[in-house]
Amino acid sequence: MESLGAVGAVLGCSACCIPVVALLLAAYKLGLFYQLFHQTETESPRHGGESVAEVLRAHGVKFLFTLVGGHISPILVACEKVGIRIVDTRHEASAVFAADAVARLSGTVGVAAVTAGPGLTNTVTAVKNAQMAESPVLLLGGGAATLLQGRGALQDIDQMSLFKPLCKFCASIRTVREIVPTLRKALAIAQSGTPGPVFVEFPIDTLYPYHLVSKEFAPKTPPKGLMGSIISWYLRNHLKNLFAGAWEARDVCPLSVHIPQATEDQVQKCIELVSRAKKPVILLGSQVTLPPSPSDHQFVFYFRAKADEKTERHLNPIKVLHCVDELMAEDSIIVADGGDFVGTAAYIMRPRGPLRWLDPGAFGTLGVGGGFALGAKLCRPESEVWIIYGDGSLGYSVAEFDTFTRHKTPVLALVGNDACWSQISREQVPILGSNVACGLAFTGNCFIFFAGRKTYRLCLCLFSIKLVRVLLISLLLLKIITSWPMVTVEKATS
Ligand SMILES: Cc1ncc(C[n+]2csc(CCOP(=O)(O)OP(=O)(O)O)c2C)c(N)n1
Ligand SMILES: [Mg+2]
Repeated sequence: MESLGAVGAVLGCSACCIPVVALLLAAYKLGLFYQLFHQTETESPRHGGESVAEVLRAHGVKFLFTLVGGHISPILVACEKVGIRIVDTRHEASAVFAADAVARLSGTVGVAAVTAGPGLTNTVTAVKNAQMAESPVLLLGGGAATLLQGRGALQDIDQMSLFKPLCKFCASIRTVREIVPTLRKALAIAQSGTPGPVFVEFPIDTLYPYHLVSKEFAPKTPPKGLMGSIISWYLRNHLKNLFAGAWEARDVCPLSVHIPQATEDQVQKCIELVSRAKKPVILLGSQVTLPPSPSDHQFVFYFRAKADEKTERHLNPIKVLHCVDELMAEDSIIVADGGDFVGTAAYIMRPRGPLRWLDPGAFGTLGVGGGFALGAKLCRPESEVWIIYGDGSLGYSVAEFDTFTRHKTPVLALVGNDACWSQISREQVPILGSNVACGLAFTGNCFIFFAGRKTYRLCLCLFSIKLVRVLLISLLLLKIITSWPMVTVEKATS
């Protein structure tokens, strides 16, 4: 009986404990404890975009790629103010591809910021590409206001579910004070272990100043009655908590990054394995070796012979690639975006050194050209940056030629115009007997975009194989030329 009494006492005690614990938890969730010790500065004109800018600057971020949207404007304006160069592209995928190229070439994190909803969904291919290429990219995304998420606001979708499978770390900012620690963590995780993309979502009310956000929280007709009072208190508290402690001084410096190193034991084990092997294979990291010299290359003679073959109507692509390879400066970076023409270029064109050949990597997506070239030219302004395109793949990022012009990042692009998605057609036709959806059109054009003397030299080179007539092109293109004198555009027809 006594023990039953003890059990009853314990149950009775836990029965009254449960509501107390629940209340404490609710108070914690509502930020009531935090607000006891931290002020909400309702008069401050500051906004969350400034916190983002401070962290990025402290991490040495030089470029932020974007396609603008009202959700993210405070980030862009604040970053520009602290000296980070804002580079606006014509498609969000290009912004992330550019950030990926910066990450690869600079050895730090590449950063892109895009607006909520469609801005973010447009980046999915590029983020997946960065994940598979193990490239540390920080994606900053806008979001619907904290209280409106999941309630049908404009551009509101479940963004976290979208990016969780693609990123090493995903976080949604819930209060302004979380911005600095969350971004520091995201930047460290992107670079630690196996590098990769990370995503931070910024609901719009975490980025704009208090005086603007508070207006959105004030209902036009205040709710009445007891329920009305509870709702009004909840809204007031949510707003206060959103900005509580927002502008307290915080450490913005980089957190330490964990880069795995082989232990001496592991190296020793490796030496033993290699020395015992009958046919040793050494697998080194990406781009750590120089390309083989031309004389070593088994395909060199084959391609030389092919280059001399006469073609009936159009240019011999192998000859063109040889010509361009000869013209290309020793510091060039080659961006590969296409199918067969680019595959052929991979045999013929000599990468000028480590990190001077950029292709999508294991994901094999078309469309990296414009973004990769933009990032590469910004990181290495002194280098020639060449995009080798297929005519199909060109279409994905041709709009970025506007970006190159506006941002004064001259790149050179060579398009293998075979009026076809050839890499697919080549197998579809013999296997399935149809060329459906594989055909493109010559449209009379093979555009070659060049900067400076190279145009003239390439034209001479192409004239010398007597397959090209260079024509002056339309007024529209002349307008591009006159708006930026560095660029000349030639039209080569067969
Ligand atoms: C985003 C994307 N869509 C489709 C493909 C499939 N694909 C691979 S190669 C290729 C053809 C590329 O055509 P083009 O750029 O004209 O190069 P070509 O093979 O004609 O030289 C296609 C459609 C892909 N890899 N990525
Ligand atoms: Mg093609």
